[in-house]
Amino acid sequence: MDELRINRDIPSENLVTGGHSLCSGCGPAIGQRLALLALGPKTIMINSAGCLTLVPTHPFTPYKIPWIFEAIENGAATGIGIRAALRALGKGDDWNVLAYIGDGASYDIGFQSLSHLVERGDNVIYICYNNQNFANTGHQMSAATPKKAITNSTPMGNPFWRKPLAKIIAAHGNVYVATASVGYPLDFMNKLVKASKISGPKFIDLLAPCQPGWNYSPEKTVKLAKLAVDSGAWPLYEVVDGKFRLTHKPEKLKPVREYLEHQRRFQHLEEDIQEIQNWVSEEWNQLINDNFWEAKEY
Ligand SMILES: Cc1ncc(C[n+]2csc(CCOP(=O)(O)OP(=O)(O)O)c2C)c(N)n1
Ligand code: SF4
Ligand SMILES: [Mg+2]
Repeated sequence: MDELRINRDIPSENLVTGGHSLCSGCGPAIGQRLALLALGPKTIMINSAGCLTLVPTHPFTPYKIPWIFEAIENGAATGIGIRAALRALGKGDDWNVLAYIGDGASYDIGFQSLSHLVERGDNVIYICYNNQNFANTGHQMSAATPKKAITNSTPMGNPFWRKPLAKIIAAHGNVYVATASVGYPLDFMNKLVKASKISGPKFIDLLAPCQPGWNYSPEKTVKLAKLAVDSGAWPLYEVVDGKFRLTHKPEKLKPVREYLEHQRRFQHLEEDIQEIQNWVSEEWNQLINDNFWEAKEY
């Protein structure tokens, strides 16, 4: 099947059983469920040190698929190794190797390993579940934290620009790159359906709100993940064979204030909100004019 259609083709087999120790409203947990629904049971999943490795209680896991927990630097390298092991066992590309790895691991500590995976061209789906902070260690800033957001290591607001990881990975060439959001499940799952058919590296940066890290009330996870996209703060796109394409184009963007005001990590902002609005609008204008490489990412 090339594309999943709502209310018609969504697979019903949930590959995560009940019960986990994550926060209520955990965005990364929603993203993981969606990813496994899209990819199906012939998937081997890797999680590196972070919140998602809290889910299993060793030696048990809640997954109905093979799963491996590895060191934070090694998510991509583990994917390379599993693909090599599958080859040695004579098993083919009908198995998905999925690295579902945090932003701290992807943008920062395991960046080298991710770059190497893409350079080598191994057939691995790498999803960065991007909750925009080092959550598991107490919500420190990562290179994915947006500028001006409060974290426990940036109490006055993050002074740095987010690292443009999707662009950096796309610049390697010969890689499928996409952004996604847990607020737009069909867009995300369809990107995975497409990715699973491409034999080579795939990188998806998945926005996944983190209730205590972003400091909002837990029932708002999906609403925030939608508002991020609808305000232009998290554009949804893909880069295939070096060609950029927006996959979701709101007719009119919502004011970015509507996205920020629910999150206490931005509660200190007053006139700075206009500055953020200007950055987001500027980026959006570049993207709708296909100037992907010029657009500065918020
Ligand atoms: C080399 C190394 N440095 C630091 C740590 C401590 N550590 C464990 S989990 C974690 C947070 C990872 O953040 P991220 O990848 O964003 O995942 P999240 O916690 O947000 O799920 C850190 C820093 C580690 N395990 N290994
Ligand atoms: S701290 Fe954030 S990422 Fe970790 S379990 Fe809670 S909501 Fe999920
Ligand atoms: Mg994180």
